Amino acid sequence: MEFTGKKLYSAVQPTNNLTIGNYLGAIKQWVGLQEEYDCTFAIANMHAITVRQEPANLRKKTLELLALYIACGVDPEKCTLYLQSHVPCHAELAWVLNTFTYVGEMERMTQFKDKSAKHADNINMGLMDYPVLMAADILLYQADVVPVGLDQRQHLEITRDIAIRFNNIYSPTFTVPEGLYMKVGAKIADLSDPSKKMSKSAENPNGSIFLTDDRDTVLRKFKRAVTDSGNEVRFDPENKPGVSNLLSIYSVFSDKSIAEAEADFAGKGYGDFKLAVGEAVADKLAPIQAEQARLLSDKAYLDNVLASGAEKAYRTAKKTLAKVYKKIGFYQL
Ligand code: ATP
Ligand code: LTN
Repeated sequence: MEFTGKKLYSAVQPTNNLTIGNYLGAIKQWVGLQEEYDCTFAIANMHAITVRQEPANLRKKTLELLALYIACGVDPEKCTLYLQSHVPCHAELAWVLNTFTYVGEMERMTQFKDKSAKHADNINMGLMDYPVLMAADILLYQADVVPVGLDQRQHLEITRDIAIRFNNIYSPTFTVPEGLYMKVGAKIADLSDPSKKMSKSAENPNGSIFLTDDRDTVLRKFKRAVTDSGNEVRFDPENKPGVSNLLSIYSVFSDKSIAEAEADFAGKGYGDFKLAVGEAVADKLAPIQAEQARLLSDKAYLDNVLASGAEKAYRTAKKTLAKVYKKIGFYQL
């Protein structure tokens, strides 16, 4: 892969423990993409507070996520790695973009509707404004591409709409970003209910494989995974959603194509299949967990990564914000 110089931006919220869905839908792709793009990766703690967080836990999860990024192979020497709240431009641009976004558009967002139902006691303005803050993240860095899981597609579409709207009213200001969705792994389903996405905030922890799960837990959860009434290991998301989900997981964790994965289990039963998927996942997670633990014991190093990341990110972000302030008529000294 050759370095293109194009800009790439993505982020994950430091909430709960990450699942293999987050890993496959987001972080795993980032590692390969850093060779090709000028990458900026954030820890989206400002998004995280749209759902109530316990302060000490939010702090802890922030460093854990940073260590995880690095343990997965995201290289702070190659890309910009920073904490969203360290760069004030996010909140500032979000405010401006709010005035280019309609209430009706935000009310229609699937994630807003889902999260409102889930947190009916706390449907705060931030939850509704979440996509605008995300648009601000992406547009500040003039990102050409944004690798995310398919559940974020709607947020990316609204980001594009807002950028185009602003560019049309004033003059070209923002790069209109493209979403980058992986073919396999962009939508990992819950192991106990393949009609739902695997989520780090799911009620039933047996449906999600967390990156912190030890080998026994991983094997046990896969053993319990829902398959279907047949006995053939075949990729058919329509009729065999459970088996197909497991095949997707196996395929990405063992770096094989779906066809190769199917061939591995020709003539084998679901029991052998689920054990093999569990082993492939546990084998990959073990070294990541060890490296994350090592990094977490070196807080000075992690703080250093965040400090230089924030400085680099701020330098880029403030240029875009200055351009926006000028165009909309904010008086400058
Ligand atoms: P929550 O359940 O707390 O809302 P989440 O599991 O959806 O969180 P996010 O922080 O919202 O996690 O997402 C981080 C990244 O992981 C995003 O790019 C998202 O698209 C991706 N992602 C999340 N769940 C999955 C999944 N099941 N399959 C593939 N990608 C996923
Ligand atoms: N909403 C995203 C996290 C996120 C993000 C971003 C992703 C916040 N800002 C900018 C890509 C670009 C999610 O994954 N839930």
